[in-house]
Amino acid sequence: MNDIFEAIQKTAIRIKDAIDVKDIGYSQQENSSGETQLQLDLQCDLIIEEELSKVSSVHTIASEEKDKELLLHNDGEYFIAYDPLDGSSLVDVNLSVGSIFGIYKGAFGAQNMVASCYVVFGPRVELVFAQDKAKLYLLQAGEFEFVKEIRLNEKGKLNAPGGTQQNWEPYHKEMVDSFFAEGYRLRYSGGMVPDLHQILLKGGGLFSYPATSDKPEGKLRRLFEVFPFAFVYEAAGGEAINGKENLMSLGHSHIHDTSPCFFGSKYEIARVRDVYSKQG
Ligand code: AFP
Repeated sequence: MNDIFEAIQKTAIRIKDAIDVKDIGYSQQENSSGETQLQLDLQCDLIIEEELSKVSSVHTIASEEKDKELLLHNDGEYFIAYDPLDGSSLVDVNLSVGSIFGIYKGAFGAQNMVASCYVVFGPRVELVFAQDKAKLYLLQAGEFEFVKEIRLNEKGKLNAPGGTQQNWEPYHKEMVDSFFAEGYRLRYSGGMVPDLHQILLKGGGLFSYPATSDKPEGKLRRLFEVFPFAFVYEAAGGEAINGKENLMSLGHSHIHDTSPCFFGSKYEIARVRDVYSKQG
């Protein structure tokens, strides 16, 4: 597992460089020497593929940017699903973005997850690696240094409601409003990584991406986004559900399957469970 953790750190340093120097965002754009530029998220995908290819314990990878899984080492035991640059459209407006990694043993699937990691590229580069605990690291002078263990409070103050309100179910809107009525503050950038990171570091709150009329299965992808963050939130003493069931108890039938999802501290998730358990 240490070799995987080290490889992820290398990808983070290379992705940070790519974000810093890239002619931002646009696919098929020509650079000053007339070469076609590779879109930033595809470039990040290749960086991760390259670094994980060097780790013999990695059996197979699956990327948010690839249609299919990619076998790397027949003798490896770990299966890694990653989103190379989540929220990549935010690079163009200079907001934080992130990479997410779910590390599975033997096969992809929530029940096989043994570790999870994400990197936030903001004013600083921070990395959270979770096994039994969720640990925060900060990139300083080219090295990731351990900062602290992350623990959520029982109750937080932030509310990050995802999806288009127009397409929310009325009971979902009522629930979101009930938190605001209780004094919760709105914090939503449109980047899952910084939004969930903020709730984790500020002690708690609720991030939701519900089923909506246009996306009945939610937007966020199980293997690359939902399960990895569910694992981190549970390791930090929080909870993660799809409304009724724990996210980590769900299956998947395709690597790109999505799910409605709610991540938070215990108080907020109890409310979500209560509201959603009354629906059909
Ligand atoms: P993009 O990668 O298309 O920018 O989407 C980012 C994302 O997958 C996730 O990071 C956000 O939490 C979520 O979408 C935001 O979606 P809404 O704009 O529908 O709330």
